[in-house]
Amino acid sequence: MVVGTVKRSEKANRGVELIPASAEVVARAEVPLPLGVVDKVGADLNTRLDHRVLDLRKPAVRAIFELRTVMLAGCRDAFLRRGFLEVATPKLLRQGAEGGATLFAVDYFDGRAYLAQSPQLYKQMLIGAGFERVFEIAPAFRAEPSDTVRHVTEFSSLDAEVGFIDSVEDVRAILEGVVVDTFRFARPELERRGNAYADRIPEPTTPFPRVSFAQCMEWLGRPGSETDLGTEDEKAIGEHVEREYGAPLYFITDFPTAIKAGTFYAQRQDANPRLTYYFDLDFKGLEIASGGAREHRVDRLRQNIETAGLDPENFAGYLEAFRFGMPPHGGWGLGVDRMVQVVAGLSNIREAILFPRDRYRLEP
Ligand code: AMO
Repeated sequence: MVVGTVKRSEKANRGVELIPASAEVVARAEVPLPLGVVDKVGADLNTRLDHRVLDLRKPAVRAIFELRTVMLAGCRDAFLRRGFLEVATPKLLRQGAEGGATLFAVDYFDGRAYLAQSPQLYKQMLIGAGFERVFEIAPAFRAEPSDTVRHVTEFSSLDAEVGFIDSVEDVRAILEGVVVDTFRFARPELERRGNAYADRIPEPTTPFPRVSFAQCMEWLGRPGSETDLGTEDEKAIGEHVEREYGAPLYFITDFPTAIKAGTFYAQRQDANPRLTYYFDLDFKGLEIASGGAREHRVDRLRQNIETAGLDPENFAGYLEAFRFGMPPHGGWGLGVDRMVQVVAGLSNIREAILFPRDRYRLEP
């Protein structure tokens, strides 16, 4: 603990220096440190994450979490101004919503429960409760076996759901509005704080380009294909969009039903049931959000659940919300960590998370 006088200084990095009057050791640190906290030489990410508390002491690392704080404040502000309620839905569930392969099971007294992969069913149920516009920023859990730079097993999901939509276009318009307002909020706030990431905040204009899945497949040289997009596909699409539209953010629309078969809540297009009203929002070749219009008609929803190979009986609580009047609705889930990753230009999503979790890492 150092007490002294702060003086303006031309030479110092921050333009000020502290002239100490007294210094006191309040807690002694072991030496040597496992990770330098002032070194210019970078340690590899695994070493940094093994000693994350020391790593987080570096101002350049802390700046990422200031960026994250400010962007989340911007999102909340954008939602509040649009009349959304912030909700908290349960993370211990009897049923998954995003497919069995990525479910984490936990002992639950004499039975078993699952960690929520998303708040999907509950945000829809709240539309049935008449809340009309809800959002949630909360952890989501997925047993992702693959070790990639954009997947973790616990991520922060920014979910929204909107009732009484005319079409999925309403959902996309709100999402792009929230994203643009978040950036508009973040840039001056980061500048005020002297955070170097201020300059990286994009200034996109709306509407973002909307490119159909079918168009993307033509770009990729696989016209008519109905197989899902891989990492390399997403990158290639990002380059096409950059060339054609010069835009960092864009929607990929009208995903084929064949890809979304397990996504029982995704509404199939009335005029062409081979397609859904589902979309992704990508940022320079990386998916940061996906969403769409939901199936609100209970008979069709039951059918979709069966087609997905699931038993509607297991979704009784969810289906009840539809049996007594459910308006057309839609929404999205956006990966907060991925958004921070792409805005900050980080090569690995783990750098955007204080204490990341993946297949091989459960501590610190
Ligand atoms: P989806 O499964 O596409 O959609 O997830 C939404 C967004 O969450 C982020 N994400 C992840 N981030 C880090 N690690 C992971 N393992 C991971 N998995 C997903 C991505 C992705 O775009 N219920 C739907 C959303 C909806 O329809 O409202 C859903 O979960 O950024």
